[in-house]
Amino acid sequence: MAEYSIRDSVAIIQLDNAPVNALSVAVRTGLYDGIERAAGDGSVKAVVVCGKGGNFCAGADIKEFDEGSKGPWITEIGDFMDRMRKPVVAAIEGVALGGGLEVALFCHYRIAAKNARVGQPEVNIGLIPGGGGTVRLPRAAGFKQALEMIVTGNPVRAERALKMGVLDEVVSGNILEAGIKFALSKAHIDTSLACLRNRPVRMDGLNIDTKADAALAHVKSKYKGFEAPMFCVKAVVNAARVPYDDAIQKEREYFFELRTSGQSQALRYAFFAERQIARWGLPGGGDYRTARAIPVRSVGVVGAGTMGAGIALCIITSGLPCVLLEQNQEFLEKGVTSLRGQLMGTVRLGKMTAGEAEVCLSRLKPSTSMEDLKHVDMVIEAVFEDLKLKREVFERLDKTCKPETILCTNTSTLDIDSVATATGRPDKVVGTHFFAPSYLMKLLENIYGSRTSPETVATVMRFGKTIRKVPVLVGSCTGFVANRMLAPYTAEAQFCVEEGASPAQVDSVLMDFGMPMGTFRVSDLSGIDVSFSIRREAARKLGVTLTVDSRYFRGQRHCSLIERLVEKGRLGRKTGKGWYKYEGPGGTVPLEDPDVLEIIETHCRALGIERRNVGSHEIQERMQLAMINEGFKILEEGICTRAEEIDVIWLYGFGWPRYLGGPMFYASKLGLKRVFEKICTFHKRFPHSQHWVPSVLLGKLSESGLPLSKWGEAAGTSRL
Ligand code: 3H9
Repeated sequence: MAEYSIRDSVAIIQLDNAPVNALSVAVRTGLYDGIERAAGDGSVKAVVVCGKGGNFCAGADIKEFDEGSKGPWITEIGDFMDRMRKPVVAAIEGVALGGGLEVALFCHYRIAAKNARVGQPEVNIGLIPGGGGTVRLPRAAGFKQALEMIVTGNPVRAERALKMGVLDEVVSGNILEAGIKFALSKAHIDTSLACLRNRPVRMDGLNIDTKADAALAHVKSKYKGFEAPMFCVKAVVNAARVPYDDAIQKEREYFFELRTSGQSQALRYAFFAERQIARWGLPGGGDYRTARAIPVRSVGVVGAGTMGAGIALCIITSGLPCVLLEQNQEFLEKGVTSLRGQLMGTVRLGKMTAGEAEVCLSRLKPSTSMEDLKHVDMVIEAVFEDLKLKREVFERLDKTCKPETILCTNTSTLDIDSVATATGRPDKVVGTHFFAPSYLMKLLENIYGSRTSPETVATVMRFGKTIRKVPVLVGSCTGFVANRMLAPYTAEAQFCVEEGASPAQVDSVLMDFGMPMGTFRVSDLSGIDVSFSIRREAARKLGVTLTVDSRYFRGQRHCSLIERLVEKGRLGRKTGKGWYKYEGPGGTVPLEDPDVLEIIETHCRALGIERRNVGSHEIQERMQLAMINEGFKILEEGICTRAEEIDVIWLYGFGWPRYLGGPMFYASKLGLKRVFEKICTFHKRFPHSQHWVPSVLLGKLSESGLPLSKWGEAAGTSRL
């Protein structure tokens, strides 16, 4: 809704829809009614539009998008304002985003508080601005700057918006008072002079034809497969070419076309999924509503390897002091050098000044003495992935740190309880799985053990946000969620190669789908010896030796191509050859290598594997469905609370294309029945792969016809 009041002959229309004054039907109707009322009231000289609760408006109410459009559209409200003789002033604080900025652009004037941010982020949910933004912003900010804001979706701060011409004034103090004063000062000026409709698009000397072609080409290559940026360019270009009303009409057509597209639905899902993951709950009770996070004012990181140094960097750049601990001076210096190198990289990229980097470094305390961890509030252990070693470290930490200190283990495979039992405080032990490179990757998989307390979980979830990660809470199981799902995905990739595909073919299928990298390129990047050691260690624990001739491992199909590559010293990029060849050790450009194809052929001949043509569709289906099946098993086992958690893990951990929502969302769009039937077919075809045993939950959903969002009903469980 919108509240209407009058002060000093100025009508005040305050948008009111907590928490961000999204433009629901009620808000749009309230705004329209308020404007109409002010226009007809002889005692009103001017109008101020503002927002309640610290924000102007975050745009259309995204939740209403699936319901179709009701109530007045923003451009109808805008057309009315365009005809008004009384000046309308937008008084902006907090954010004016999307439809919020469009409302402001329909006002005759815009003033903003210093803290304000304005932007057109519609592209992030697969849309273009649909309330006049593509037509009016280029008239205020100029073609080039408007195009950049609309295509990237990045908001700009008030001072920059002022320079761009989006705002008329930036003010300090009470925004409403400033708005009233500003409105009265414009009461005698002809409003048509301030109306953006009456201005041409500012081209600032640019030629629209050359600019349009260049912008389209740029967007096509940068946002491969993502359709909204292309429509953003088309709409802004159109606005520069045709009369105002025609441009508005075209914008609206594009907007509605995109709104019903699969990509926008997926992006809207991803927007809410990211917010849902903060609503965690533990199976034994305790959740985000009741648990209180313990304040974390200082952190220790044990282990200054690449991972530990990256984690320490996340901590110091977020403003917290950090003790970085290593067992000896040599390793410590190496770690600090690696941290410094990464920090300087951000300076070179212009993301930080040299001065700011120095301030960050002043928060770092490199140390070789465990005693320095005595008073920290949290410790993140990032030593080698070895249970015995981790237990030793935890035993020492337990003895050294104050009793309240939370102890986190950065592990991608180990059971949290087996680490926690090395301490006398298992309630304060939790897993924090960072992804490599730990400074850059946004995902943080937080893993609770059977005795982790709700307060400990609340603390690591909040800490994740503090260090600007996307924290997702999951239960403990082999590989947790990310790596557990990755295992069948990469296994199927290797099986496809054994059966006849090439690594490059598999990778291009994945990249055509929208993944940033194919699985074999990733393997070369992280080092083939890493997977090799994990597999060898797993086999050793089971008392089995893996050889290049192992086709089956404990009755399960197994591909030993990794062992063959390691045997030949092909460890990936670092040795200049792996699944691909590179220009040299440390090279980055993968080239298909006939030697690898020869290794594969020889391997298949030795094991009697007949090679055939494996089609792209089959590769994609096998890799994705095997991993999706695992996702449903994770849900049915209660490792996750909701499918959104799995999807966010894939968005941030593996770069699943956001405009496809995430694997679980993708499965629901393919149709759960169809997905289940396909998995059953693969199970029959590949009986020696556990990952093809169909998920019971998926079977139930397929049978009942319930949607993914109702999976709890099908499983008969709900934690929140
Ligand atoms: C548009 O405007 C189209 C127009 O061009 C044409 C048609 C008019 N709708 O993020 P937070 C909720 S398209 C509904 O946690 P923050 C959000 O779900 C729109 N709900 O806080 C959350 O709810 P809950 C273009 C919304 O401080 C709560 O508000 N606009 C909307 O970190 C708090 O959000 C955008 O794309 C919305 N528009 O960040 C802006 N916005 O508590 C999208 C937020 O139940 N929004 N909510 O989980 C944002 O970027 C951030 O939410 C914002 C606040 C910066 C505003």
